Amino acid sequence: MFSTNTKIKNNIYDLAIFSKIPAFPEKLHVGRPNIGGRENLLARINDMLDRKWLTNHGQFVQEFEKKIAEYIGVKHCIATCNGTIALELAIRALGLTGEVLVPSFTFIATAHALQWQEITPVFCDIDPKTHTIDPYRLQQMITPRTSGIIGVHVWGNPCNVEALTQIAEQNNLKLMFDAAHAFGCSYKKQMIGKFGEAEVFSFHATKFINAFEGGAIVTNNDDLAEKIRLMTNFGFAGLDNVIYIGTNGKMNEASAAMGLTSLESLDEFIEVNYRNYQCYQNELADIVGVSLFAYHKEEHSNYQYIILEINEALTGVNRDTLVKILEAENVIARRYFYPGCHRMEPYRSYFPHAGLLLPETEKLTQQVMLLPTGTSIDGESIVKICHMIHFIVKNANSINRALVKPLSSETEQKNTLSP
Ligand code: T4K
Repeated sequence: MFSTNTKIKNNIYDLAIFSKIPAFPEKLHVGRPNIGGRENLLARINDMLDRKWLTNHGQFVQEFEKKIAEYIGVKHCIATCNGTIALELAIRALGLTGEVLVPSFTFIATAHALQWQEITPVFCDIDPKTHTIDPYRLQQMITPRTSGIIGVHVWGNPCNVEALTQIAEQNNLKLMFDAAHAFGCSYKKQMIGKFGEAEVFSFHATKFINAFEGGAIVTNNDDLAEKIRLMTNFGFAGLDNVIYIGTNGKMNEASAAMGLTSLESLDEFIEVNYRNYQCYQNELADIVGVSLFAYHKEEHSNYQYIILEINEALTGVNRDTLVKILEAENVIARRYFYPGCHRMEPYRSYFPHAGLLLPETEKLTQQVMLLPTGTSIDGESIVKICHMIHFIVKNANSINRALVKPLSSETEQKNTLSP
């Protein structure tokens, strides 16, 4: 399966973790930005400078919002300076209070956007198959203080929208979605962005469509959209007239220029991500204990994350060791979302025993790792990474033994001397 020129380690002491040369001269990151049409971006930046209109809902932001709304098939899109502020705005505009049910298996921004407004995130466990909030468990966690639910379409994989919608309706709760990962993805053939009261995207540099920093709230609710738009601009309803408490959540024109340029390459980025995903799938297929998270074949996906679950009982090597070995080779795998929001401050102090109700989250945060993808990596590098994972798993026992051995005096000296 592997071409011979990608076979880079002959024995375990060739691994960089044992002070040998890394397999890659430069670091390969998860989240390397896709740049797209540089000339188009620069032309837009020049245009923006010529027009001397840099922010405050300028021409590019308006165009960006229109394109996003059209692409999804939703009435309103409000572009923001990032996804976190977009979450905060949507939460506030929806009037969420008290407690809101969220998964702990998400980026910390989902929880912080609530706590920042003194709303308590109540962490609910996930379905281990989808990595998204488990509607069955969620139902059991509703209390009189619960005002809403934030589902997170983790990896762009949709939540069980139907079940969540039903639960929200039956219990008179507001439902919104953190769709930070899910631009370009669908649920039952409908584009994500159309569900709940509102959905929130992130266009951070590490997302497959980026606006340097950026976010957006999409909704079909006219009143909500109007409120959010006002709140994004300090609550101004025309000059000298403020009608809400608002913030500065505006996207600037340079970000929108990048966002528009990025959108022009959307199909190409997805194609590259898909090709990378297929390559990982082929190359990792026969490693027992290493499973690649599978995207729904029948849905639209952006394939922007390559997610592995490592079953130590089968591989003989645990996720953290694998991450360390790869890191030494300059493959910077990431442990999203380790250790889970409930194990981060302030939540671990507020709810020290939250983990007892989150068995699947606890398990998954120990097993998941992400690998580099996107336009910055080529097929040959992917094959090389997979070959290394193969090699590590095949030699797990000897590697584990060698890693616990005291360092030789030569290595010890090298490590002491290195900066
Ligand atoms: N909800 C969810 C579910 C989210 O995942 C996120 C963000 C949000 C809400 C909030 O949206 P934003 O407010 O961010 O718009 C990264 C991103 O910063 C974050 O946007 C993302 N999710 C999260 C999953 O990943 P970090 O701290 O792990 O990675 P970071 O930003 O250090 O970047 C990762 C790697 O990418 C770097 O080591 C190097 C490379 N990189 C990064 C940047 C920024 C580059 O090569 N060039 C770059 O410009 O959070």
